[in-house]
Amino acid sequence: MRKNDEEGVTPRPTLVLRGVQVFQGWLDRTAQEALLAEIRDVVRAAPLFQPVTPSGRRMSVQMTSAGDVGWIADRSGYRYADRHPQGTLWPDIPPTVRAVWDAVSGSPRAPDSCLINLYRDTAKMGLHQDRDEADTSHPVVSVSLGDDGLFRIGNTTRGGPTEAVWLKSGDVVVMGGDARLVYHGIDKTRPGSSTVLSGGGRLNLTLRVAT
Ligand code: MD6
Ligand code: FE
Repeated sequence: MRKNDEEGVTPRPTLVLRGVQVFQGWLDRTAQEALLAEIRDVVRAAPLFQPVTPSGRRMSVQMTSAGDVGWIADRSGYRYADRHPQGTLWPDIPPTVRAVWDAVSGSPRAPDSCLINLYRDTAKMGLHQDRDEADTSHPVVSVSLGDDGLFRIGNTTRGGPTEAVWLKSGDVVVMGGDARLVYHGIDKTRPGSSTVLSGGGRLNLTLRVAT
């Protein structure tokens, strides 16, 4: 299912942009479909929702989580919560998703959270830092599925020059080390660029050690 699939060998990214590692084409179509089948089960148990940020704006991205904790936003802030907004526990992180972490993270810790983001139509995600985790020395690993997304990477402080790369279905990103706290976001997607998601759109999974 993966390239360079040797135990204990940390594979080489195809692109490093501002310290962010990109493994382009990491998952082939078959592996992408296997992952999607598992994500569909997660979404059935923990439905996607559209969070409202503390500033009162509804995010354009739909989200849910798997794992011990899930990332949520509401009027009182951003945080990891041990339950879905509807009150149920989050489903377990699917094994094939976990396998991606094991292959590329270089981390001995297991992820305890997998955030699932769905971008439909004009959904996007503004530049942000991932810093709600208790210990940001652990990397964040992301998997892109479906439509292409323009991933923008800036600096560890707001402002300054940025660079962007189109993430395609099957690409995996590792944000760790000096790049762990860089600002990043999704400018836009290319609706209709992939047939992997039956309903269209772009799915991004982010795996983290959150607690
Ligand atoms: C996305 N990704 O690709 C949004 N965060 O839809 C992220 O926000 C992200 O890809 C941390 C590490 C990798 C990521
Ligand atoms: Fe992020």
